Amino acid sequence: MPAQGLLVLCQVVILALLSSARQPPNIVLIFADDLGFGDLASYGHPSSTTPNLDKMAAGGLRFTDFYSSSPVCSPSRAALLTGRYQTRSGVYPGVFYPGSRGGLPLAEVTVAELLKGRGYTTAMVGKWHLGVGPNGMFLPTHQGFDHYLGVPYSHDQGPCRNLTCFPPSTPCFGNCDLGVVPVPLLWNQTIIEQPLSFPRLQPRYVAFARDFIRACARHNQPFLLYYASHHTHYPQFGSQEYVGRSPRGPFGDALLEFDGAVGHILQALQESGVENDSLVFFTSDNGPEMMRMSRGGSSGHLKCGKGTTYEGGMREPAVAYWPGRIAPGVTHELASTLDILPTVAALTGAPLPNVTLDGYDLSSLLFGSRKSPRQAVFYYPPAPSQLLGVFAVRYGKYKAHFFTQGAFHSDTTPDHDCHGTTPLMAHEPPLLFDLESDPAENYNLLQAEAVGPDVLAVLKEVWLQKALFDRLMEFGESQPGRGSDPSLEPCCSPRCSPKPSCCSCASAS
Ligand code: CSN
Ligand code: MG
Repeated sequence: MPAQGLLVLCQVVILALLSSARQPPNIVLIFADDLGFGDLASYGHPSSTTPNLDKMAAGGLRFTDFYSSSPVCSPSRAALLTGRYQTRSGVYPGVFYPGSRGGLPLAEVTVAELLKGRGYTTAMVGKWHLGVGPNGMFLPTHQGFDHYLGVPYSHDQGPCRNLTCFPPSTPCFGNCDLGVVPVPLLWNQTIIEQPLSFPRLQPRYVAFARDFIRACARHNQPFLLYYASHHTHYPQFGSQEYVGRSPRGPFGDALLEFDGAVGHILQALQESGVENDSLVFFTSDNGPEMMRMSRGGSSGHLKCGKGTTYEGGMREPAVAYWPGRIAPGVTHELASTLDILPTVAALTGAPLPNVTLDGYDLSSLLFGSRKSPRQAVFYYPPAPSQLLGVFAVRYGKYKAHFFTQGAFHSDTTPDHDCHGTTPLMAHEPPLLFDLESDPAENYNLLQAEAVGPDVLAVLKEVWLQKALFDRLMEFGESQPGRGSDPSLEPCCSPRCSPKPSCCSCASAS
């Protein structure tokens, strides 16, 4: 064998030995709520204060073209945890409610279940929003999480109460949902406080996350931590440490507190000596809720926000952070929350579940060639249908809208295309944008004076992509469509009648 070949062989053997000796990495998923593309200082916001997320962005791989699978919450979370479109798992239309009969089907394989199979310890903190159901049958502890501390749905899905401690009389911005039970705090499947105290919420979450990280590290036990914050969803809240501390007002304070949680998590990893053995991935579930005006988030220069299939509804800030393994930088490659499960499977050697997956292994993008295997992104509205299929397709730098529709969640800015009163419109031919030269989706290429043959070729390709995607998509039975039953709403006093007024108990912790 020539010397050169021998050298290469030796290197391969050494690398293989090193990688087999290395423990599989800990996985930390940090998920923000209704946080837009333009909300972080590191994504250009002029008055946000986000030092810890910015530190992650500077020290990790920051994405400019990262997408969630839905412009609303429950479907986006289902896709994050399963690597499959919400249409397959049945998490459509819309979102779950406190008394929803349905939930993420137990047959779906979550990233937590995947990692349990590899000997990981798993914990979730925060907003679940994938169903509660009879006897809590859809809670995280039934979907692969060993431990859970959190609120199983949005914190506006109950009456607005106990939001801020300073100043104590800060009024709610709106009423949230009246006529349902007060928002509960769960530990595994037990309600430990109802209504919960929001000023105390994040300090509790952080303590739980820190204790979990420390305990796992001490036992040399690989772990998954899924931290799903309620910040920066409406109504904003904050603890004494953060309220009034941001130049951006109540949204900025909530964001600052969320950023503080990120700092505590990174610090716990570092102090436990596992920072270099942990992949931390941060992103958000859907775009900003512009109907809350300056108390909603910002999609930056992107069009519209939550509830729409414009860029502002689904393009999200995202960072992959792993000191020593992921070289710092910025990527413009396409990626999605759908890609997290296949990537985590590849990193940990977990076998992929034997179901149709919609994500790609991003290992080459994170550690190697810096190229993404993903060529296309498909945009479903909050209420997908088999009849219409996907509303839009991104293929490379191009995006075609076959259908557009406004959303009340994206009301109040001067752009009427975003508003809830703007009806469903079909576009044949589609609206076609070049998202590299025109990320704001302002200039339809097909309205240009001269449409070149290259644009016609793109048109053909996106049409083909849509037709193929829609034909292969299999819709699962709608879970939110199973409706709600008030008797299923979580209640701290089991024989309480009539609900919801008697579901109010002092803290048990
Ligand atoms: S979401 O926000 O859960 O972050 O998507 O809190 O779409 O009808 C969305 N919705 C309550 C919400 C209702 C939410 C809806
Ligand atoms: Mg959300």
